[in-house]
Amino acid sequence: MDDIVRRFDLSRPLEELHPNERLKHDSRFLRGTLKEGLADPVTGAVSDADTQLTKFHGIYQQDDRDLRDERRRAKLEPRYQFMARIRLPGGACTTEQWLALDELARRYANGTLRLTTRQTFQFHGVLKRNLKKLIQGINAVGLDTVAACGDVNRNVISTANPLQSPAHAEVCELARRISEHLKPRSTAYREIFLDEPSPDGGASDEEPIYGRQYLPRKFKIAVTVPPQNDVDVFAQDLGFIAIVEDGRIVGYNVTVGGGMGMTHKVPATFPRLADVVGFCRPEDVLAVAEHTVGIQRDYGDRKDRAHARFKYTIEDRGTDWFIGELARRMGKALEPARPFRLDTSGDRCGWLQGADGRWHYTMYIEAGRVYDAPGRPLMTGLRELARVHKGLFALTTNQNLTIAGVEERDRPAIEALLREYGLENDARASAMRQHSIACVALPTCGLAMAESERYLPTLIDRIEEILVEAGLEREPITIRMSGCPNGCARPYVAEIALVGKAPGKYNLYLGAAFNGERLNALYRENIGEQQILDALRPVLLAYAKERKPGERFGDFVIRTGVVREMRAGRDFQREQA
Ligand code: SRM
Ligand code: SF4
Repeated sequence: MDDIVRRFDLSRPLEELHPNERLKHDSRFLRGTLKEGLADPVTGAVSDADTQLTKFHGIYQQDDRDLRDERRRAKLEPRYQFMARIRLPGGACTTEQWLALDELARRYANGTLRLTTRQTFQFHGVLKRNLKKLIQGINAVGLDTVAACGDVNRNVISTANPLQSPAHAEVCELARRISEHLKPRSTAYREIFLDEPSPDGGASDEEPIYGRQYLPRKFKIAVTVPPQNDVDVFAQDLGFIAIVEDGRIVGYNVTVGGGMGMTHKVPATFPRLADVVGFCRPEDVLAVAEHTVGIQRDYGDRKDRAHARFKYTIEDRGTDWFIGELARRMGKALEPARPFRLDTSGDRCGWLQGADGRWHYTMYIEAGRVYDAPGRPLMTGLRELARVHKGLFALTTNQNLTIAGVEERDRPAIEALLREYGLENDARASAMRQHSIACVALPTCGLAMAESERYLPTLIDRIEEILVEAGLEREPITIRMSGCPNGCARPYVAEIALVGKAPGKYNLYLGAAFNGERLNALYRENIGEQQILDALRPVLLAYAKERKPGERFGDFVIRTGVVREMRAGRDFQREQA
């Protein structure tokens, strides 16, 4: 622990804080009664308190919502199951790791792999009796699930594909270093899931960065290499934008206070874009990350979890306060931010040649789900590819996958497999589809108000009819769907966004910037499929006809007054209050 006097929530009696604060404090560094709960064969669940602690170990207790009513009628407990999320900073794995995860998914989970918007894997449908075996299998290939969820620093994301250029390799390695540096030190994970003995039950554990109560809320970090903004750096609590000069990263612009989550009709909650607060040298990145986390640990709201994200600390206290506080803790100030330019928050699908001549194939993965569909055995095909590919599998923050580092001579074999399993990007798919993201939502997400992953692809089928009519099939337009306002698909930085309100009903937002530098604005509220199509059709047709050369859809709807430009998160919420 540092010597900073805690004048804020951390110094208050636990009774005055959110109940989760006591829970964390008393958990013996994230142990709770998890060991006993996992061994209890009577129920498929763990205790309520332990469901909070599993998150810090990368695990969520869920139930299959499709089966809720049926099981309630049959007087059975919900179909409890677990979701496990891997910590994979920078998003790349080896083909051996891919093969192992593929097998674990088929053996212990629901036979699918989920690629997430934070560049990692989730397993769904894991029964309690299989959970430890799954976690042990993940650890056996050098991966883990530590801190993938919970009130800690989450998976650190970076511009995808470390094999694309030396700068990409450097940011991927930096993501790994930040993740290691901020990883909880508690030995509970190894004791509970890997059966490693702990001599004193955690009594000698320490959390030098977090302390006993960890953070007030989750914390997210991204590193990006301009002109790519695939990581949506402005949606992150803390971001690093690489400044590349003569092919070398000379340092990073630092961004703070971004975040997406909000609650419908609660104006005190809002998405917020991060502010650029300065520039730091590569050797200072870890200190900036550690002290920023420390500032949030000490000043974040520990009473109201809806106001506990770092974005509210920044919004309430201002960036000047943050810059001063960071300088005080670091013993030096950030330098002035350097110029940078971001082009896109999407992925470029298809083949791309890297700086060293090797090839990379980015596959659009529909809604991020890897599974065998009739006529498109994606999971089997990727398994076969992993058996022959000599490079890496790189996950993107747009839920896509890059077969990274293919030598010129190996390309025909990879192409043959892509063809054999029907995995080539569908040439008939619109550019909009390739720029789409859908969060998981139903049936596993306990917070979903509407469908997302299972619905967006078919909605896009219908939107594509309009795109064809307008001649916009090849126009990249970002579209994202979230099953609730928490915003796991980062919808508020998409040119078109649909955010779930109720089954079959969505709020429609328009007008974010294609490169993620502007929020969108509410356009229509609580509408179903036909109304969504009716609302989008005239705007897309007008865009096709009246846009200026090179003008993006999001910029067009702002210029022509379809929606008002949102300058700050608070405007955004006021608009819908
Ligand atoms: Fe998320 C909660 C899925 C990225 C904001 N998110 C959840 C939970 C765990 C639901 C829950 O709390 O019970 C979802 C699990 C669903 C399931 O069945 O798998 C869930 N979030 C996801 C994933 C899997 C969406 C996806 O389809 O890819 C993403 C996993 C990321 C990862 O690998 O770590 C995911 N979530 C995000 C992002 C995007 C990002 O991080 O860049 C956001 C918006 C950015 C942000 O944090 O502000 C996001 N998730 C939330 C929130 C709202 C937080 C807030 O500040 O209000 C919640 C709810 C909460 O924390 O209370 C949430
Ligand atoms: Fe669940 Fe909402 Fe996140 Fe979608 S946005 S995964 S519905 S919490």
